Amino acid sequence: MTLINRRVQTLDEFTIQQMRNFPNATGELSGLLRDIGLAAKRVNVEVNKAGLVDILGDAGAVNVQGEEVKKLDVYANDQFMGVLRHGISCAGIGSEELDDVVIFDDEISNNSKYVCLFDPLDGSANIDVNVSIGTIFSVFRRVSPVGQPATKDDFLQAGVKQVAAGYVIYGSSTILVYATRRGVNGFTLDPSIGEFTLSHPDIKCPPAGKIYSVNHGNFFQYEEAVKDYITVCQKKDKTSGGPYTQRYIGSMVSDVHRNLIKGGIFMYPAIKDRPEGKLRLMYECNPCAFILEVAGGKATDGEQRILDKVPTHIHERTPFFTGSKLMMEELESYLNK
Ligand code: P6P
Repeated sequence: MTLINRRVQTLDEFTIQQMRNFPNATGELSGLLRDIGLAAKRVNVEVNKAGLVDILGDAGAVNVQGEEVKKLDVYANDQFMGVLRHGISCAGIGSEELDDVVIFDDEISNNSKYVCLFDPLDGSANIDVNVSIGTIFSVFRRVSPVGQPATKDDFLQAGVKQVAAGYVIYGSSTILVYATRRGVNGFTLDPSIGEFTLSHPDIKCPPAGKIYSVNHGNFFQYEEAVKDYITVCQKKDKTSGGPYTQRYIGSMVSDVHRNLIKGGIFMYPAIKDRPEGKLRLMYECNPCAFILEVAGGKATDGEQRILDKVPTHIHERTPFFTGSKLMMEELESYLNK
């Protein structure tokens, strides 16, 4: 008799089980996360063969960020927008690849409780050189009346209002990590069954670590306090909780994920050419900040908690520091001097 391995829990089974903990849950959030998992599987197929087909290279278009859009960015954006538009759980989306939010405005979507923001393929400059890339997503409950089309205000909420957030990393394996207020869980794609399966239950960020992630090429453009902290990281030894190692992939999801699991700190500070920073608040920093805080870490813009920032437009940038609680507190002791 074949024993069914019930230890392996798929993303779908997990989200349904989570629903059981909320008797009055409608299942919409579970449905939304399943839709995101489906789109991620489709993107994963294309990312995995990107080197083989003419899906590499620039699509010729330039996105709202002024960056050349690679075909895989466009494909990923279309996949996530497509599953959510045709699902029953999302009233509209914002995306790094779209100039403005897209309100789905059909009867079913207008009756959905949530809106989503995406970076469909973060780190896309790494596509052509086989470095891991990822999708980042953020989920808000609408503030506009359900039954009517979503509005811009549904998207421009402080990160503390997120009901869920997560990322997918298309790397040595494909992992989907998402957080709700109840915890952070990671699901690794099992190609043999084509399902995301629970591989990292209840992720907690170690309170301290020995990894610092920053682009040293910008060192002399950072403010003095940041330079002082980086220098302290370089001088750590066994007597001061080190030695530290510097790890920087240039794909935020991968750097943040490694530091979430192993402990560490990721920094993308403001620089003279970019006083507002490079990373996007709504669909890069807010989701990662939500995940890190639920897992016991911290995330700031150098002055305030990321999740407290009230956005003014969906593509706004912010300086970003996130990671292990004790490392963040040491950084803040320099920033607050
Ligand atoms: P830099 C990728 O383009 C990205 O948006 C993040 O994923 C990454 O952390 C950052 O930019 C890298 O930027 O300026 O260090 O190359």
